[in-house]
Amino acid sequence: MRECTFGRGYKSNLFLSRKFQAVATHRSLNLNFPFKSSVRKMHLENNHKSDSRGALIVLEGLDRCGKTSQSSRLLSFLERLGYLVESWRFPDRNTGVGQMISSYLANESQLDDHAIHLLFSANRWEKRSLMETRLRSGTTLIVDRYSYSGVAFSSAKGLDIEWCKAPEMGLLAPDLVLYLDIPPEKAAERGGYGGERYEQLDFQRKVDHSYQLLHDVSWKTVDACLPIEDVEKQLGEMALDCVTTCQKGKALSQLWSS
Ligand code: NYM
Ligand code: MG
Repeated sequence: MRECTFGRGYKSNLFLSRKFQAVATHRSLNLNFPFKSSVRKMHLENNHKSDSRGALIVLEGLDRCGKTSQSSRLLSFLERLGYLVESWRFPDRNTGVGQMISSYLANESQLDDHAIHLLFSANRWEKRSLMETRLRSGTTLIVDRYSYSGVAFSSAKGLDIEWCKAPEMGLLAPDLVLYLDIPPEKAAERGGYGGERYEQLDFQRKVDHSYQLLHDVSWKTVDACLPIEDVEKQLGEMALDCVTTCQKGKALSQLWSS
């Protein structure tokens, strides 16, 4: 079902993904864009409607599924259309909490499984209000990993899934989760894993299983084994649909709060 036929484009995008570290990169509108001022005006006018806002779009998947390079392609696509877009990622390794996480992932420190889970969650909480401000100001956020990674990776270690979800409750719910689906074996073939914790086939199989338990209505699954341009096109269409819906007006909601 999930046969893989990815090609030569992947290696160069791996390079991109390494450069794309732990930052909320703000990329302003392209100055050469011919309709810049009219598009800007359109966004401002739309913002007068109370619920008009940017979209919260999350990319999820196993390590090496291509999320990071697809995030950057999606950013460029939406920017070319004149939308205000920012690229975010979790963990955000720039904060104090993020540095603790980074050293844990690099196997430079040891932490109890529960403790690291809570640090990943805290790393999202420390960005929550900024995230809301950006969305309300009309900026779409493309987020490389979010709470689903938190729950999938920690519950793959054997932690109770409901316990894992609890600290995520009340964070902003994504408008769209783009799940890049790849069999763990195929992901492992993609240039091999780096030295980070979790980058092992056996463990990724467990993460794959945990992710399957997390699908909800906001999820759209894309076959990450398709050629990179095909994945890009599918993600672009889905994201654009979501961005226009949020622009027309959609209330923000909270994650896993019943
Ligand atoms: N990870 C990421 C978690 O275990 N919990 C989380 O909440 C998040 C956001 O960190 N293997 C794991 C998944 C990855 C690792 O992320 C680093 P990346 O996107 O590979 O840099
Ligand atoms: Mg990784």
